[in-house]
Amino acid sequence: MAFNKKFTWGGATAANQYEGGYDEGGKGLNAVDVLTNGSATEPRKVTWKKPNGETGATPLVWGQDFKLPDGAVPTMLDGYYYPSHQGTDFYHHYREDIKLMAEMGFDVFRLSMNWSRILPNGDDEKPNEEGLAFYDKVFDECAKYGIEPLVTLSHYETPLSLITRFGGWKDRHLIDAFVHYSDIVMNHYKGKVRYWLTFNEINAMDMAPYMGGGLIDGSEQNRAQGAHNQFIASAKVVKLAHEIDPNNRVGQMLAYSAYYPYTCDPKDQIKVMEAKQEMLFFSDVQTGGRYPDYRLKQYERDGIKLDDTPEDYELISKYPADFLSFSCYTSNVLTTHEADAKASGNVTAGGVKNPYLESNAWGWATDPDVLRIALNDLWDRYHKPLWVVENGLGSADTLEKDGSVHDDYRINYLRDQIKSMHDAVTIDGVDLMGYTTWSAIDLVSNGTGEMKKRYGFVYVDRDDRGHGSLKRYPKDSFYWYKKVIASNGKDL
Ligand code: BGP
Repeated sequence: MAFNKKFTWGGATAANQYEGGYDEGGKGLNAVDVLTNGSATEPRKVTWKKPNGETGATPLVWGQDFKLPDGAVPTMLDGYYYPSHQGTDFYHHYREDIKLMAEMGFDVFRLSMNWSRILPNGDDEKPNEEGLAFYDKVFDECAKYGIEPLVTLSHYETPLSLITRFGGWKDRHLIDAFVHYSDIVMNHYKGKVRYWLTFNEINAMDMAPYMGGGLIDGSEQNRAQGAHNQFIASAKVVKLAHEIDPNNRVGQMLAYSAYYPYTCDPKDQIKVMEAKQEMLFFSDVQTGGRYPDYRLKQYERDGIKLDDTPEDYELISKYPADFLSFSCYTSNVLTTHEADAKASGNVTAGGVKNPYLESNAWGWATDPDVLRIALNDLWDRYHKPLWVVENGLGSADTLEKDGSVHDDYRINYLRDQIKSMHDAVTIDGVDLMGYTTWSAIDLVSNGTGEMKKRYGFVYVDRDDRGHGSLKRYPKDSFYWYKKVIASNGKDL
């Protein structure tokens, strides 16, 4: 078994979890810079201040409602720890890290650009030259090793100033700001970058509206408007990218989870269907080019009114994403028979457990077939090239005294995932551009803000409170992935 010659291998990261240097080089604050650390049991919190001086911190839990108190704006406060400020310090380690990626044989390095490093307030007229210079150095370093950057324009990094002044993506002003920012970077990095993703996991707008859209009031109305505004921004950026350089390709980025019914009761299948509609609404619009009827009906029922224009829908249909990329880590089980599932011991705090699969310490099922299922689902629906840009195993790795890390569990997980992708390509004929695992190097967990939930091929010496030398240690999976890439997926 091996992939075709055009298939690309690599790893992924995000500025808010990896870059650090949060107040260096003229960078402004972003949404995650005011998000505290959490843990498996304690949620991360957005810290805020009201005009009357009152302060507080509101928990942010994926899949739950989110709203700051009236009048509160997100602010950094003393006495809290903010893990994004340091990340794992790519800002000062980029040379060393890119060299390590080159040693593994990466074709592609997925990273995000910190919007507020380029435009500190998100919509400044002129860019911050020091910010532009930083990514120039990064891309030049990549070019040295023949590594192609895949750049996410916004990976939850909405500039804080756009949140405090406009309430985040619910305001159409953010469309213009994002297009202006994209225009600057696409012109500046012309010839250095040709693969772009607009919004990381655009469906985060529904699951975690503060992350996805910088929404401080995540009401259904605001989420609907926020998603609409990001669709318009995305279409405008696709148009712009093609005008700036015909070699540019702009992808959508979707958080994908497979859903399985717990029983063969059709009611369970309906639950699965509805969960998929919620997720695929975002790709139906951004990649498929039209609003699906099930969503329009939902808006009608719920009294949601979009601030839109006829031109919006023209843009959506004329400039869909060039390809569809997605994250996929796990599958979920849904049922209307919770009592039965509970009686069989298949219900945990995280929901219904799949009795056929093992889970990691954070309750995420490790599913060896999930990528074949995801790839077929998306290929059949859109017939657009696909790219798996996030997939990996979070684990509390142990650094041995001799500097080694024995992460055979990660190797086993990734081996199954690669086989699953290979099946989708060779058995089912899916058009798959490549694979960037999460993550290239250890970084801060998005969901918990912890450091101990590690995903990388390279261990970084840093703990949950930012203590540690930041020294890099290749794990066993580093040497394994190097072999996989060298054999184009044959030697697993
Ligand atoms: C995705 C995000 C990433 C990443 C990953 C793993 O949702 O795009 O930023 O962090 O999930 O999640 P976590 O870090 O919570 O384990």
